[in-house]
Amino acid sequence: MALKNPYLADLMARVEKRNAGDAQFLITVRSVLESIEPVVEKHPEYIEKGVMEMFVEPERVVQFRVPWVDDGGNVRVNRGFRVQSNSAIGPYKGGLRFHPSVTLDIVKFLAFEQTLKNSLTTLPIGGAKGGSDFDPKGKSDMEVMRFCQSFMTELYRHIGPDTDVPAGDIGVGAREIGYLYGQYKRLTGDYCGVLTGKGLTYGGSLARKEATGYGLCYFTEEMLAAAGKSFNAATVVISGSGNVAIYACEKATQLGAKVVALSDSNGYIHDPNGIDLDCVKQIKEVRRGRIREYAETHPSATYTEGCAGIWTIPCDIALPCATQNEISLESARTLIQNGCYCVSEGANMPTVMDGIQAFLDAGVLFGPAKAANAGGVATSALEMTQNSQRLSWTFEEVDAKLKDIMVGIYHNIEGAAREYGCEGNFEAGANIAGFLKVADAMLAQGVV
Ligand code: NDP
Ligand code: 2IT
Repeated sequence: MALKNPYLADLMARVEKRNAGDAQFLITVRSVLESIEPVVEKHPEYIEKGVMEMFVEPERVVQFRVPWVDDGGNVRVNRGFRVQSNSAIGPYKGGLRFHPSVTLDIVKFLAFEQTLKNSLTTLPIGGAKGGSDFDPKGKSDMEVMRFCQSFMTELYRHIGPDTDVPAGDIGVGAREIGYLYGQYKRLTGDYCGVLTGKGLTYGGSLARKEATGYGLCYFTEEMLAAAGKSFNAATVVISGSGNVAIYACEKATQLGAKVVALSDSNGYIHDPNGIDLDCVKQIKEVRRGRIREYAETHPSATYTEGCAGIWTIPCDIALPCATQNEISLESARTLIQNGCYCVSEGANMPTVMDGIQAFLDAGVLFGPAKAANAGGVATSALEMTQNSQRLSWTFEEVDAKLKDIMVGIYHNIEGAAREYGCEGNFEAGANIAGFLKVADAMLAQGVV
């Protein structure tokens, strides 16, 4: 789709020139600008006062060398990043990703998305993302620790409980957050809420581990209910088998669904009897193993090499919870042909743009990532609140707040889509609603 507004078309051309080669960032910016065209036409002040110019340029990009020593005594060097996209509505907030596919392009795209997502939570958090091309897979705990200490030895200069609060993402879970936190404390002497997703013994929040997956299901439940549907008795396919996938599986099952498939980057398991989640937790959370091991102890299940094939399994509801671009146009078409009526995104941007359009054209209920997976960062913000208060809430309190937030996000984006003439297009609704709050805060704060 081309941008019709001449100013936005020109802005996009300049963004393309300035970020040449950053394919994922450009796709994301274009898609957001397309969604917010009607907003900008209604609010010319966003153009006149320079809000749009500032919005598409990250406030700060930090790239650094991360040297560390492996168990064999060899020096290894990775690349670290922190992109602080926007601080109009609060301190920068967003996860750290450790995966070989991490580049500046990926971190910039995730930081840009995070700004809008964090706005949708209604909580006072700006947008950021960071990470490294380090691969924790196959590394010993001591290697992961040395890497995390080296990463934090640079990162600590750029973060703080009131400036920028990182958390986990792909490849960064409780173990990594612990090592990162320990090193921050050692370097600064401050015992503060500078990271979220912390362990429960040192300032973490109950329900943060579950929050993204649970939140995804709360959002999806509300979206389904408005269409007269529910998780009850639905067949669900979930990609990934990490933090988001596991707790999406747990909540969807609690809500009456039968989850029949999970995956990792090597392949997928299909268990028509319904996934035995205790076994998955043992494999993934305790042993750091591969999803194929599930089929070794479950005769009802089959394991297939290659992760994209998971979308050929017939289902009512698909919850992509692995990574970006994991649902191609072809996979989207297969899901539609097989009768899937709802796709809700636990991962960040798992569906390619053409795939999203195919879902919308086919009348599939589509929950976009920045709304559907906002429960993780929302609960991170609740962790920040608890840290500031120096107290901790019960699981039930946090879970109830999470559910309220996710239900609220659905109604906010549904209303925004309706108000701006794209009823039922929650992708556009999320971009519009997320943008409006950020743009108004930027307008109020001037050229900064
Ligand atoms: P984890 O590292 O816990 O799990 C990631 C899962 O996705 C693993 O099963 C992994 O398989 C799979 N995966 C990763 N990369 C690829 C790839 N290139 N192709 C196929 N599968 C892949 O991460 P999370 O569960 O935390 O994150 C999953 C998604 O959810 C990401 O998009 C993340 O940005 C998003 N997200 C996470 C939030 C959080 O709170 N953690 C909050 C909001 C969004 P393997 O083990 O083989 O690598
Ligand atoms: O993509 C995301 O929202 C996250 N990885 C969670 C970020 C956070 O700060 O909790």
